Parts: sequence; structure tokens; C-alpha cells
Amino acid sequence: MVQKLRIAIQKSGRLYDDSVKLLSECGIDLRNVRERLRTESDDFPLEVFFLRDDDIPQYVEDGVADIGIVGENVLYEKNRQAEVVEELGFGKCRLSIAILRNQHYDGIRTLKGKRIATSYPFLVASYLKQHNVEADIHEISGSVEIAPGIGLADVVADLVSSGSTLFMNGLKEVETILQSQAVLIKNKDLSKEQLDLLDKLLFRIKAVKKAKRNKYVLLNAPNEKLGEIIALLPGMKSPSVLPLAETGWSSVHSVLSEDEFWEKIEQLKAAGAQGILVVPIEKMVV
Ligand code: PRT
Ligand code: ZN
Repeated sequence: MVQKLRIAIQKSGRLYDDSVKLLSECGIDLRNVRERLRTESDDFPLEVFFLRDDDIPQYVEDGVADIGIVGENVLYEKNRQAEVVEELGFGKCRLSIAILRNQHYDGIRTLKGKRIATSYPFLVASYLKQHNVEADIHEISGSVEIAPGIGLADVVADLVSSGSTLFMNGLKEVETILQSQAVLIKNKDLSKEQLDLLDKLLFRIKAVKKAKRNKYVLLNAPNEKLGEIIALLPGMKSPSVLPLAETGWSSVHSVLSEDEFWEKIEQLKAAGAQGILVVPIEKMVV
């Protein structure tokens, strides 16, 4: 029988679309995703389980799934034995402590003896312990942000991305417990065959991630400026230079990373580059 890698992803919710999209960008399209129970792929030896995100760390620890995609917030809250193999760059948020906007905050000591409502009791307790602060943690499973308004707690610890939920509930962030994003996790005791399959999948994931961080740039340059322009462009090895039909001009092709993109474009223009085209890259294998 052909060995398959079993992956657990969220059944529905904030990580579902990006998880399925990532697999698809890796050339792995799933059959019957609509049923969202269990499916396979025709393109890669992969079996997919759709689960609540809270259950994914345990399924991976127990080896019911070999790998999984889950937020670091859930992984560390559940405190399960599963290894992070790759950060996936989506589902970004932070677990923060927030208090009512009109309350004075004078450092973490302010939280001493307060009632803190959260769905992350383990992470909050660890954070408070690390800072030697004793407080009263109330675990609630949802709508944490309304707890102070209804008198259930003085303080909340919840996930924040844009901050608008806290703002609309009259709260302000005072401490960040954890920065989180979706990660690929693996069971600790995978077989050699499973690890080989995971390596293949990781190779594809890295190529997709790298492509997203980079852009393909084409520009025209007067030949006398080529030296200066090429010095600005690292490329994968070095830029490609092709003669244009018009004498005295060349077309330069290269790859630029997103971090330095705007700065480099300005420098290229200043150095005499014209007709700069920027194209997204689908996959990047180096
Ligand atoms: O049903 P299941 O248990 O699988 O899903 P769930 O309801 O527990 O989780 P879901 O789908 O809401 O979130 C899945 C994961 O997405 C989380 O575990 C995080 O890793 C990640 N994530 C990223 C977020 C957010 N951003 C986020 N903003 N999860 C939740 N939120 C909520 C937050 O709880 C708060 O209510 O959004 C609100 C805050 O958002 P802002 O933009 O107003 O700050
Ligand atoms: Zn959940």
C-alpha cells in the first residue's frame, strides 16, 4: 500500500481558506472539500482531516494525524507534544491583555488580584507567573470582549488582529502575551517514509512562501547606466541582460524581495531605469 501523509486542517473558520489555498498553491487540490470530513488528493499522497482547530494539536500528538495546520496560540495553549516545522505567514494575530479604556495602567502589577476573562487560561497563567503577578483567571469560551461591560471581569486576555473589537468594546491593550501565526506542526515520531513525504511538501511550501516575498522586475536601461543598475539588483544569481531592438538600450530582468522593493525601485529610477514592470512570481525554487 502506498504510504500517505495525514494532515489535519481547520474544518471552518479563519484558517480554513488559507490552509486549502496553501495546499492548492503547492499543487495539491482536494477532492470533495464541501463535505469537510475527510478527503484525499489525486496530486500528492495526502489524506486530509477537517477538525476544530482546538483538537488539532492533540490529533497530531496522538499520531491520528501526522501533521497539522494550526495557530500558535492554540498550539501553545493546548501545550501538546507536537513540533513546529514551518511558519506559514497567515492567521497572524496576538494574544493580548486589555483593560477598560478609562482605567489607569501602571505596568503589569496593576493586574494583581484582578479578574481576567479569557479562552487562553494556560497561556495567561504562565505569563502572569513569569511576571510574579497573582490574578483570578475566568475561562470563558467566546465573546471575551464583553466580559468587563457585563461585570464578569475587570480585564480580558483575547486575540487581537486589527484591534477594532477591543476598541468597540471600550478596551485598550496593555500587554502582549504572544505573537501568533498559523504553523505547520508534526508528530514527533514520524516514520522515514512519512518524513520523506513531509520533506516533499515542505519543499513546495517554501517555494510558495519565497515566491510571495519576491517580485519579478523587468526594466529598460541605457547601456551606459547598466553597471550602476545591475549593482542595485541582486537577482537569483545575477540579473539577466538582453539587448533591446533600439541600439544603446538593454532590458534587465531580476528578482526583488518585498522588504526592499520600494526603496530599490526609487534607486533604479534615479539611476536611469525606465519602463519598470513588476510581476508576481508563482513559485520560486532556488
Ligand atoms: O470552530 P473552531 O474551533 O475551529 O474555530 P474558532 O472559532 O476557535 O477559531 P477562528 O476560526 O475564529 O480562528 C482560528 C484562528 O485564527 C485562531 O486560533 C488564530 O490563530 C487565528 N486568528 C487570527 C484569529 C484572529 N486573527 C482574530 N482576530 N482568531 C480570532 N480572532 C478574533 C478575536 O478572538 C476577536 O474576537 O477576532 C476578534 C479580534 O479581531 P480584531 O480584528 O477586531 O482585532
Ligand atoms: Zn477553536
